[in-house]
Amino acid sequence: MKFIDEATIEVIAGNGGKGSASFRRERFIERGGPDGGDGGRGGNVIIIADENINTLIEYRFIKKYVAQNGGMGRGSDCNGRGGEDIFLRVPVGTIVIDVETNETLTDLSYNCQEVIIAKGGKGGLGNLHFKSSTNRAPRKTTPAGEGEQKTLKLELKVLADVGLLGLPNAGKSTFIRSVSNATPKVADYPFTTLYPNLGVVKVEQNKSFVIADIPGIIEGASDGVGLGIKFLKHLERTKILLHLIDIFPMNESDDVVSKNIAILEELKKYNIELYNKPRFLVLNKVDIVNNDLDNTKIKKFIKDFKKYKTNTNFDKVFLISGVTGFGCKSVCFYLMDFINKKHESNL
Ligand SMILES: Nc1nc2c(ncn2[C@@H]2O[C@H](COP(=O)(O)OP(=O)(O)OP(=O)(O)O)[C@@H](O)[C@H]2O)c(=O)[nH]1
Ligand SMILES: [Mg+2]
Repeated sequence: MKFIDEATIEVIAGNGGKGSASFRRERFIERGGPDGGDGGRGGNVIIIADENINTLIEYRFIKKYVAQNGGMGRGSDCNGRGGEDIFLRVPVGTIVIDVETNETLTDLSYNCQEVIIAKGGKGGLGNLHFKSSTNRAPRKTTPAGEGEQKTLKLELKVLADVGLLGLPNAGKSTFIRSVSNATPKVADYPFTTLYPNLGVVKVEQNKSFVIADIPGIIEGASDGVGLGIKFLKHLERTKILLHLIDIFPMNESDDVVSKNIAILEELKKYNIELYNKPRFLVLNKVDIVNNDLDNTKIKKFIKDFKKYKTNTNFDKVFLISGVTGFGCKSVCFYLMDFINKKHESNL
């Protein structure tokens, strides 16, 4: 599933500095002549593609980017300093659209690609430039140029990095609501989610990933039971799967282990590559735990689950509550780390 991540920002390049209209004034030198330097150029706003950035989420927080103005020219033939450029780092694949004209300004397709997106104004010329045989004392300077100002829409087609797999009511939508900007419907009946939802998870500055919530899968899904398995295709391009499990189902007689083993069988039937992706267990609803018996239940669940060959990665089994947020952050940190490591090992 493609999902458009987007942000609208304002960029303002620096104005050029004014040129100076100055005359040399020194003792013993009469009519010293013009010596006004040029103004410096204004700073540019430059956009640069960075393969370490996954989403545009930073640009939803800070919306205005202003480059420095150029310095003014001064006497004694001193030119003003140039304004500093600013660099906006965006993911590879970002498209930049000028909101006013609806024109696509650039499409950043490779790492480190740089484009000046708003040009700084030229510095004005100082009067030194206008000295001639007929005018030895020009007061003329040229005006400084203004920096360009634009409202830009940044757009990125993203694929989910992490996919959520689970039975109906496991709490997938609750989890994605708790950790990302997505707001899928949550309810206490099965098959609440009818379409996939994607959300951006911001872990820290410049570290974010995309997570996909899909409808619940049940035994027989490959034969069309429930909503079927067609939604599994949305997980095909992900790097990791989280298998979310309601560890304390409302119906206590539910056999949580075998129901969840069954959906892994469905996954395997659907696509062996998807089944072979790194997959972790996330045991949800631990806020319900209120005695040692419950804790023993969790341990027993893990022990029983491990008896089956399911290709689950047991390096880490997460205990969370999507409702209270307990444990959710550490899942996200772990996922971010995992995605980055995977990215490095692919380089
Ligand atoms: N106590 C408790 N209840 C939870 C937790 N997470 C989800 N629930 C409840 O479980 C029910 C199902 O949650 P959803 O997030 O809709 O589950 P889902 O996996 O998206 O379900 P489908 O979309 O139907 O597949 C809701 O009533 C939630 O309030 C949790 O951490 N603790
Ligand atoms: Mg749901």
